[in-house]
Amino acid sequence: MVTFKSVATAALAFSAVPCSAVNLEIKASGGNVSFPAFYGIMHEDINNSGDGGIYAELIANRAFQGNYQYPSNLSRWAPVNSATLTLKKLPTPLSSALPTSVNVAGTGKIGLVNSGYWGIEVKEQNYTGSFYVKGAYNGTFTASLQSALGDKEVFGSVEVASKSVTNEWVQHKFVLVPSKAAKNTNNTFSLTFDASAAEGGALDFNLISLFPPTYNNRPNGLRIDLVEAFKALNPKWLRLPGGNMLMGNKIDSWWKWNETIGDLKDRPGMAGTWEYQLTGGLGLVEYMEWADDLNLEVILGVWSGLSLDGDHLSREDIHLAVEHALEEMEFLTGDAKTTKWGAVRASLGHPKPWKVSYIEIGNEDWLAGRPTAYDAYKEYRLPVFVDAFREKYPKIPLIASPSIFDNITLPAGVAGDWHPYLTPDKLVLAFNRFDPLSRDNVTLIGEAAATHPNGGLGWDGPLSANPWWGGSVAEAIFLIGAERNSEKVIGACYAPGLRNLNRWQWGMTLVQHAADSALTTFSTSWHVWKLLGRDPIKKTLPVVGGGINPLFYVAGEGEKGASIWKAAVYNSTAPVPVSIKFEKKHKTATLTLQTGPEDPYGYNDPFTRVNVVKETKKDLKPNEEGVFEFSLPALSVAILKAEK
Ligand SMILES: *[C@@H]1O[C@H](CO)[C@@H](O)[C@H](O)[C@H]1NC(C)=O
Ligand SMILES: *[C@@H]1O[C@H](CO)[C@@H](O)[C@H](O)[C@H]1NC(C)=O
Ligand SMILES: *[C@@H]1O[C@H](CO)[C@@H](O)[C@H](O)[C@H]1NC(C)=O
Ligand SMILES: *[C@@H]1O[C@H](CO)[C@@H](O)[C@H](O)[C@H]1NC(C)=O
Ligand SMILES: *[C@@H]1O[C@H](CO)[C@@H](O)[C@H](O)[C@H]1NC(C)=O
Ligand SMILES: *[C@@H]1O[C@H](CO)[C@@H](O)[C@H](O)[C@H]1NC(C)=O
Ligand SMILES: *[C@@H]1O[C@H](CO)[C@@H](O)[C@H](O)[C@H]1NC(C)=O
Ligand SMILES: *[C@@H]1O[C@H](CO)[C@@H](O)[C@H](O)[C@H]1NC(C)=O
Ligand SMILES: *[C@@H]1O[C@H](CO)[C@@H](O)[C@H](O)[C@H]1NC(C)=O
Ligand SMILES: CC(=O)N[C@H]1CO[C@H](CO)[C@@H](O)[C@@H]1O
Repeated sequence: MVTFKSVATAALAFSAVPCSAVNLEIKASGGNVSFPAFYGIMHEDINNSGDGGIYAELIANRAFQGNYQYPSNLSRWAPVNSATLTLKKLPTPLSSALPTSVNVAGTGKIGLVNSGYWGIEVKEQNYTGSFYVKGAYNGTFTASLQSALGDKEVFGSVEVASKSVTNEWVQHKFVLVPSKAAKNTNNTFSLTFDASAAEGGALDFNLISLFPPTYNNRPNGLRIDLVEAFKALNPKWLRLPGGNMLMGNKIDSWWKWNETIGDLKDRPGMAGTWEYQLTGGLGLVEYMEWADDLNLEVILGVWSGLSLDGDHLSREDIHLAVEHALEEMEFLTGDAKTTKWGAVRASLGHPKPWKVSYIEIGNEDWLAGRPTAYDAYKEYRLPVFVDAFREKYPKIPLIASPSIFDNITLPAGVAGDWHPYLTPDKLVLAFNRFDPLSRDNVTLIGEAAATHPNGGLGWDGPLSANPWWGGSVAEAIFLIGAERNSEKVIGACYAPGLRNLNRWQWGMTLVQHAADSALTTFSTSWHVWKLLGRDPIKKTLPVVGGGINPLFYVAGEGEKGASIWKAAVYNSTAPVPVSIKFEKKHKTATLTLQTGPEDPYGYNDPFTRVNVVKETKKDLKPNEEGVFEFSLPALSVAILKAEK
């Protein structure tokens, strides 16, 4: 079997390409107005990047949720002392959404302990907890955080007076403040009680939750370091709620937005599309609050009646999906007083309607169940949505989930979405992909990444285990090509964004994380996308002279009249000398340059924490002819910004 490394090294043994100087003149006007928000983010709960990822809940399997595919179980839970834990579907469940609870029975001090999402980070900070109990109990509960190792050192605990009674579920809340931080994340959370003071020596528990401080202090909120990892990219939009997760595995298990809102006890969760049960805790409102907190425009993906197994709604039934989506729009944007769903939103603490910038109809509808399901998309699934939204929300731009590169003629005025997951060479070859399109062919790059090595085995070959420097530079070139066409490319986004180091296979993610926030790692692609996203281009500018390849570039006007030139060098062994003259006579410019490791397959390893991306900044002065001169090394990414 060919290993990734051997394929990789062979393919990257570039022959030396001689480099002549590239002389460019950047015009002061004459370009095209760009879409206003180019770089964005998307998120879906892929292998614990939501639950166990950006969603800050620390208790795994907190409500024993399950479904046809993943039956409820006691995973992540263990008994304390003589306790016996039994899952039960009681005649009086906590709610119809959470029908399964755990019965804890025994003698003396007993309880249950949770191992979190592969551990729990314990710091000296407030942990906000809650749990539901059923059964009469005169006593106190003890909630604590302790080590799972050796002497089981307790870092903090709190006594919670019981309000528990027979035949009724009563919620208990607490704040747990550890007096000491733990050295590692091999910790557990436990909840114990005195069985001798409980009726029949047993109690029923459900929805046991514990949150560390969250971003913007939002209840049921997001993990601070991971939101900040996205914020640093200077994103302008959020595509939600993900891709495959929106579709679901089977025709009746899609991401029903209406089952992700309101009290956590009313959220059943769903069968995730990445092999585990989702809690529904990171729901529609949480996504919108995330967008609010980072000031992001929203690209709302609505379910288009297709599931990953290829099953899809018939012509007769497609209206059900359309109505679901229209109600979702009403929930997000409807008036709080005069619309049914707007009033529900207001009741959840958001009286002011949200803004939705785009509606995307489905996710990758060209893929699952093709050709039948795709034909159905072309014939009726897409048209019915387009008609319904045009009628009810005529001002909102629509995006179809396939792009014009996916063998479809899109209805006039409807944009497409292209998801290039390619080898570096193919990304570089796609530099010109948007050039021939007319302005009627508007496209979103809703997901993109260099995923496979050059010369590898194609899509079915090995994925790289991490974003690597050569792949990240190729992404930069592809993005520069897209930015040259930013009057017809809505924007671009890397996907997936997050990967939990304890549960993954798809290694190509911007940021890697674990319970231990010290393991949060920014990939080479994170650095490159951050650089490109730093200086948004409002308008492209014509560039005279100079060929493309091995130097690829785009010029544009940025904020406050700044001139911006973004560039990357790919297939070159020698540095490329560049001279740039601005028609708008700038007196000074700053060159920010990123270079990588000698081995183009170098990557940022979460376990060594070595960042292989080097970034330097230099102020340049023009020569007497007004020309800025510098050179860019092979496999580098750069931005030249001139403000004065
Ligand atoms: C932490 O919790 C205590 C109550 O236990 C509260 O007084 C304090 O304000 C909280 N601190 C923060 C930062 O929320
Ligand atoms: C602590 O947990 C990490 C993973 O979360 C694991 O790699 C490590 O071996 C654990 N340490 C001990 C001493 O068990
Ligand atoms: C709790 O205390 C009340 C009042 O003292 C008593 O009636 C009840 O039997 C006690 N219940 C249990 C489970 O001990
Ligand atoms: C419990 O269910 C999850 C799916 O949500 C599954 O991944 C896990 O293996 C199950 N654990 C046990 C112990 O059966
Ligand atoms: C959510 O919406 C779907 C489809 O519109 C519907 O089938 C389902 O019953 C709703 N869920 C709840 C809890 O109302
Ligand atoms: C393109 O789509 C049409 C139907 O819209 C289909 O007949 C044709 O086979 C497709 N071509 C390819 C290459 O998939
Ligand atoms: C880069 O150079 C290699 C080796 O000469 C060549 O095979 C490959 O096609 C080039 N890639 C691009 C995108 O030009
Ligand atoms: C998710 O994790 C499971 C278990 O580690 C693995 O089998 C699966 O392939 C992963 N999927 C992705 C998309 O990473
Ligand atoms: C602006 O758009 C026109 C027409 O699509 C194109 O010919 C021209 O090259 C574009 N200008 C720039 C600076 O990209
Ligand atoms: C490549 C491509 O699909 N181009 C299309 C752009 O949009 C016009 C209609 O406005 C189509 O005619 C083209 O085929």
